[in-house]
Amino acid sequence: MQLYYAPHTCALACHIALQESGLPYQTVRVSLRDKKTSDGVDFNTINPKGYVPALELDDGEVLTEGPALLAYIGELAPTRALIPAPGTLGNFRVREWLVFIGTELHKTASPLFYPDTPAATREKQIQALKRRLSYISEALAERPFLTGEGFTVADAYLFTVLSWMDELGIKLATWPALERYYERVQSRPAVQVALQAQDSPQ
Ligand SMILES: N[C@@H](CCC(=O)N[C@@H](CS)C(=O)NCC(=O)O)C(=O)O
Repeated sequence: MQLYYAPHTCALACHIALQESGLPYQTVRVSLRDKKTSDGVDFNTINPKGYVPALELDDGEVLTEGPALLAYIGELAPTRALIPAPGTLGNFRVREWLVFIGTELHKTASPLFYPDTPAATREKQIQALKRRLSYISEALAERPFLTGEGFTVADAYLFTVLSWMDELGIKLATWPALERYYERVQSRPAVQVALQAQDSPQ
């Protein structure tokens, strides 16, 4: 498998999941500015939507949409318990978080990275993010990971989105349970590997 990624984006979640899965994979860096891979391929020919992440499977199929990739990777490595078995309620609990993180956190944060987002919209988005983070913090006060005692692909995604908060001026220290969670996930060896890889030249 080959993961197309750009540093400091939502693709980090998939890199973490791949590293946690123990499955063989490679990464290909994409420049989002000119939509070219590091080896000069037009990225739009790989993902016509033009964004990362994209996962090229060994048979050449390309899968896109981060939450789908995360569930896919998790289910490919059942012994790593990154998502409960397909069809179980536990599996849908992880998917429930994936959708929540994607729609209520990730896409609420996205406009804050655009310099032309008006100040009033910016403020609205920040307040919405803070409400969501308070909700998550309450959940994490009762358990170490989003769905219970074990790390899942939903945690890979939440960690990734939380890693943007400082740059957006949102301090995780406001929610001590969330800050402790962030440090807990960050200390995982697989997370360290993925974090270091995104900053190393390719
Ligand atoms: N719906 C997509 C959104 C992916 C997305 O927002 N990717 C961003 C990075 S976090 C990106 O590549 N943006 C560049 C662009 O849209 O041109 C998913 O969940 O995978």
